[in-house]
Amino acid sequence: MAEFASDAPAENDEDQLEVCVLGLGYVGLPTALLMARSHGVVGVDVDPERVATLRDGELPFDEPGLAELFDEVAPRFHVTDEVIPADAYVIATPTPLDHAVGVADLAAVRAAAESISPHLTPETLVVVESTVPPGASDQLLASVFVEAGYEPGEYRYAYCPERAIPGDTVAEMVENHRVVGCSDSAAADQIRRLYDFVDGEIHTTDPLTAEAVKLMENTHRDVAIALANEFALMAEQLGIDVHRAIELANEHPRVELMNPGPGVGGHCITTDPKLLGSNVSHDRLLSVARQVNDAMPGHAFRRVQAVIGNRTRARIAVLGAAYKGDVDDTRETPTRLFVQHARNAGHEVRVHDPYVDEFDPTPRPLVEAVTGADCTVVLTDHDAYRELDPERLTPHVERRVVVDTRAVLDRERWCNAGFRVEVLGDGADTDRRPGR
Ligand code: SAJ
Repeated sequence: MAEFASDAPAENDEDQLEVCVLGLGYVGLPTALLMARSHGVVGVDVDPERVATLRDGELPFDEPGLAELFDEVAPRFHVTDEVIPADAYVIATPTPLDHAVGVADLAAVRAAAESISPHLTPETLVVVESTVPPGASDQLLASVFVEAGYEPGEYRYAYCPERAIPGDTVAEMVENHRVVGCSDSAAADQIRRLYDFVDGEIHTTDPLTAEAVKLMENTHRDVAIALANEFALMAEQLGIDVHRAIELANEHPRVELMNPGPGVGGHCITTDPKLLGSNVSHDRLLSVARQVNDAMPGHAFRRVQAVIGNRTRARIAVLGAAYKGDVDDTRETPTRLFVQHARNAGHEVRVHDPYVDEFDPTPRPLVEAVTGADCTVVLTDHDAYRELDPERLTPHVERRVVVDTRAVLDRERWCNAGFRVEVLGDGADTDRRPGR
């Protein structure tokens, strides 16, 4: 167990565990680093490039506070490509969803469990952090460990999903309450030791309930955003401004409407309702909400097409590739579908994003992205766009027309700079009112 050797031991050595975290992505890496505040942690990843990056002291992605944490725990955090003996294993591998059929691919979780199997003892704790369909962690671990010669009940496990919001992952991993499904009370005790970095409460339950709770949380958000998007579409037809209407409705003490936009992106909210509905027959509302949100990039494109008119081969400047504001993450971003719609219609798309380097099309500096644009469209609510000075665009665009799908621009400022400003969900100043 030389890999766990610590030159900066935790305050109380008795409580220090030797931990192996499998999967060093958006969830696994911050989790591993937070655990390394008190425990000896070895992080394992199947991607040699990621292992090399981390060994070189570099982070593969950015999150507030992550770099400082990486420096702080360096003496107690090591990275390898091989699973080694440990007191606790944390599986944080991806569970990609085949969106066409709505089935999750659990191969990486299975492979991780198989690699733990030779090191399992009755005292070892196996934690699944990866989001899985209800019942999957129990079934999957049983199929792997029983095949390896263990009896059910002979191994301890827990399902412990994160609840942290990308963009504030480290702080939320510390502050948020956790709901953890535990195989028995010994597993629950070990979870409290392992997750001693959590300031929030740790609520324990059975694994199946914890799996469902995680999926219900994200499904709630998806359905709530779908309602806001549906209201935006209605507002455009009614001739009202949905943003003002939401603001006023939220004055009610028991109403908390969310914000409409060009669609829902990110790995979790686009996936979790499908995982929740995967083995049950009552998922009608969930499916409709997904359809509403999936249709929004197309609607955003139609708003752009309406201002472009019948111009063919127009140039569209897209502001924002990331799936939401102030992150560099483009997983399931609505921008991808928007670009597809625009290209299908024969238009040229140029993209700008202050955080994203790799995307199709490759992001360009702002001036280059807007040069010759027949229409500019804001698809991501980056703070940089809220503060954007329209005069930076005026010398370069072909036409002063902007479609704001996030309602982030300072409308008055843009209008004063000579821009026609169209806002998704705002039917108040358009010709879309019935009877007009
Ligand atoms: N969005 C809207 N309108 C809104 C809020 C969000 O259109 O009012 C869009 C965003 O632009 C984005 C998408 O929804 O495209 C999702 O963003 P998000 O900030 O709502 O959520 P995620 O996917 O970044 O993180 C969610 C969080 N879940 C909940 O808040 C219930 C986070 O706490 C989870 O840990 C995370 O999923 C996860 O990993 O499961």
